[in-house]
Amino acid sequence: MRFTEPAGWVEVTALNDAEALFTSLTGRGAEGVWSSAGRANLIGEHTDYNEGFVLPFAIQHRTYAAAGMHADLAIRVASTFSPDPVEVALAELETLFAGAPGAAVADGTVPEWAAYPLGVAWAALAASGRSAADVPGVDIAIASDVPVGAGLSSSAAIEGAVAAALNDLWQLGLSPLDMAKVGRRAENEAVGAPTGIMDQVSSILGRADAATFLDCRTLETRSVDLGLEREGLILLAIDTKVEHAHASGGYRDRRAACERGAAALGVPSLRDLTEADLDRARDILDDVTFRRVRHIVTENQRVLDTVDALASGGPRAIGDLLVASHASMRDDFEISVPELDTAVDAALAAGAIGARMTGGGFGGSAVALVEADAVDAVADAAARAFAARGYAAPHAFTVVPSEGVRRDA
Ligand code: GAF
Repeated sequence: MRFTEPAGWVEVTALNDAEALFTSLTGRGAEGVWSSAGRANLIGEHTDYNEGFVLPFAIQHRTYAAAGMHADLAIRVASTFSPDPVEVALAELETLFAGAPGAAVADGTVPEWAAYPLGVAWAALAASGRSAADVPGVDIAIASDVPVGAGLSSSAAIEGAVAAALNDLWQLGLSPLDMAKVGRRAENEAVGAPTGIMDQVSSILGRADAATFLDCRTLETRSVDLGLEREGLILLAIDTKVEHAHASGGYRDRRAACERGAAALGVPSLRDLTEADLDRARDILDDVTFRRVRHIVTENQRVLDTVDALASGGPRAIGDLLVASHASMRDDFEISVPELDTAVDAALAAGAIGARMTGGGFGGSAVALVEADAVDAVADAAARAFAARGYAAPHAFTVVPSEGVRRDA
């Protein structure tokens, strides 16, 4: 099948790249290499910061952190896409990130990419109750094969890999869920992107051939068997090549609309509403806020229905839920773009069981659930539909539900 990479090929390359970068920067070998996964979301979009339900899965594309300790009281981070190291004294981390969210990035003190690993170091120390004076300096070299800007959470993969490296090297004693919280805090406060916790949980806690059901209020998780291999099905990502960002713009607006809706309806969060509340919501809210609320309320129900359908009918039973989720994001939450709609429509017309955009929206990727022998037809249909509309060619590739964080070397 031409869209499946040879097993292990991609990840070994990025792992080696991280080790080689570490050695070229420090002149010594890394003490270890840790990695965490990118993610795609099967269903449950923008529900995480509304304390609702999500069902994402870790993918085979990973980010690697090669790391080692040293005697200087500083943290140095470098990555293959920005090889000049960024160095910060450990004692400075608190001053750097304890101010307004994203301030150190906004004023140019820290390059945006470096705020992810440095923010993780800051948040990990805080979560473990350790101070900068308690830990040795550390060098971290990062390499990744998670496509950047494709909506597959390259950022959570960096956070997970760096959190795991520091957790071991600094002996912080953080649990996987603690590390996910550390990643979210780095993203919210150091980077300044007002995201929820779905991506970090998925990146870190993922399991092979399973999705991670997460209740974003209680933070309880459960692995949900997808049975794709058994059923001869493939999840195909179609990267539209329209780049998205979550620190500003539409993502922030949608979050604000949800908070406005919850306040007007007198509930702590939209999680507290069901479809029975929607008539009242329509009476009280303006049309736009009502549609934002309706997306969250119906999407939460679709996540629960998807979990039930997987258990009772297997993966072929979830197609309609994926399609309804996309329609809700397109029409009510208004986070799709024409390229994502084109990818979804083309995939369905070519026989996909279900398809929807995945992630925060405004670009990035769609995912399609397809019979293994229809993968080429679906990918070709998307390519033809893009060409017919004059869009840049999309990139279609299989995404394999995979394990989350691990130590590789
Ligand atoms: C982005 C965010 F990072 C997640 O927290 C989540 O809100 C998602 O968009 C939308 O479901 O990936």
